[in-house]
Amino acid sequence: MHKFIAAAAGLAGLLLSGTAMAGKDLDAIKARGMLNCGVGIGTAGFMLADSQGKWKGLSVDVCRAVSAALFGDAEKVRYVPLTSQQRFTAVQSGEVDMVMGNATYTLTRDTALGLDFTGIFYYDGQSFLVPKKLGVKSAKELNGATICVAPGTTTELNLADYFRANKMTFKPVVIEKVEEVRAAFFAGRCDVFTTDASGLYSTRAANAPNPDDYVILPEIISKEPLGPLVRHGDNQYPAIKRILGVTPGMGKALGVDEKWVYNIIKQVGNYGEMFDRNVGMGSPLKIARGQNALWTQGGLQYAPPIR
Ligand SMILES: N[C@@H](CCC(=O)N[C@@H](CS)C(=O)NCC(=O)O)C(=O)O
Repeated sequence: MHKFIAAAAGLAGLLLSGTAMAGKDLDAIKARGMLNCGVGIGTAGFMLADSQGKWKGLSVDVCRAVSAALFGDAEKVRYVPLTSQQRFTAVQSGEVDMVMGNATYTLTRDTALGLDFTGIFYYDGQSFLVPKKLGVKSAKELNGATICVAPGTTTELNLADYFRANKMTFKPVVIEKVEEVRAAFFAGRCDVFTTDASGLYSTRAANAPNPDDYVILPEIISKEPLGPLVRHGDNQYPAIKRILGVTPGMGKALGVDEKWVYNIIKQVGNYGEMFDRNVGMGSPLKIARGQNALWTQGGLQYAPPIR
């Protein structure tokens, strides 16, 4: 149990250590008493406001974990819904302190845009959602298809690459707001909806008129490591000495309370718990842990050494 929490806390450390907004950013957030967290428009399991306006999901839980570490209270978060095209400028301009918008960690985003990815909270990849009645079994059968896709995404670029590489053509239907992309797809304006597989699972489980009428094709055509996004240039990369605040020093290095990991685990839970209740077997999405299992279980998730 102790080892399990240590691993989970390590992951919390990975998310926060890079996210450590020490210096003027951290001071401003602390003075404000509130974390401004950019999220998507609405994707069940990851980030969705319920009927009371309360945001829930795995991405939301990362915002909550950062809030728990900063303020000792997971609820000190203002959620700012952003489209894919808005998310980078929102963090560059300071409108939000961080973005948890299922953004893929890419080289140019991490360099030319003046942003930093702090780690990878979900290993994803792009796939295709199609109505079962089309009888399509493989992405290789999509020649000539009309495909709904959101602009300003890696999705758009991978789509063009994949069709070119397989000598196929397609007609893109490019729509910025995810709920409008889904509406277009379910109304039959496109044969195919493409985004990260996580988004397809969510769309099928939560938005399809009847989930059984849709299939996710077996091809995963890209690597989409999704991570929290912060501004570059005001980060502090701490020399963390001890975990769980037992020995003082780690919280100080991050500029937060020594009980930061305790607060995260108590109020939000460890990564396995967050995954399970939001998108895993304890949720309607039922996504397998797969690559998101801890490395000790054959997955890719592990935190940089906390020392
Ligand atoms: N991971 C890809 C695509 C991510 C993305 O933003 N996709 C949109 C279009 S489907 C989305 O999932 N939005 C979810 C939301 O707004 O709730 C990227 O970083 O470019």
